[in-house]
Amino acid sequence: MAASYTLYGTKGSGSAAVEAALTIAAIPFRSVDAASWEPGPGLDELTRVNPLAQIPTLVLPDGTVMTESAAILVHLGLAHPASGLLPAEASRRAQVIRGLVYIAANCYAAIGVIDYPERWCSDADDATKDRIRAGTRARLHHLWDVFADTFPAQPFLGGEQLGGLDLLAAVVSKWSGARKHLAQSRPAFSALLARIESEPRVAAIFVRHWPTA
Ligand SMILES: N[C@@H](CCC(=O)N[C@@H](CS)C(=O)NCC(=O)O)C(=O)O
Repeated sequence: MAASYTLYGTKGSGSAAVEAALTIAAIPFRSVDAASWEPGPGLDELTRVNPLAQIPTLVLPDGTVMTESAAILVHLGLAHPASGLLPAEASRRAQVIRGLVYIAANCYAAIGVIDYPERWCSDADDATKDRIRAGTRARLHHLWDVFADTFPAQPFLGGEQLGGLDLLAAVVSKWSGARKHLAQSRPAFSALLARIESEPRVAAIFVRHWPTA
């Protein structure tokens, strides 16, 4: 059967969260290796659908282009309720949507500053870029501490079963020293992240994206 979803992404990137979500929902998809930092046909194809050339980008069977990790995970959860990507109960679902937007708006956005400080400061020399990176990294670690204090594991972030918020938290916390920081500052949350990425349905995906982690 031809896959009708197309996922643009690459190893070690945010596309891992969407790959895991599609897998949990048992949705077949075509994978295109693409990233703004990897010139080639994949990037050319990605840029045609997402002018920011950011990943994850997911093209739905009807051609609808989805960007923004949180929006993609909410959409998949709503379109495939049996997947458990979003909780069925309204208050829990509201908290999961809050958590997804929190990660995208705060943590993922900070990663974009750390990776590309020159986009956020005109005429930045190397010392200025280093200062932007250091400040943003400290802020990112604080943002994760607040996330850990705000969103309780029960035992997963959306309730009894692994869901979209777990996937985005486990992926976005892989970067910029967040895991090392959380192991010290929030050990219970750190243990939750380890539990998420070792959940049998997604464990192989995490190992493939982060083989040495
Ligand atoms: N707001 C987007 C951010 C996505 C993003 O920044 N992805 C990174 C890879 S993990 C990317 O493609 N960066 C390349 C670039 O911005 O040029 C989301 O939540 O999905």
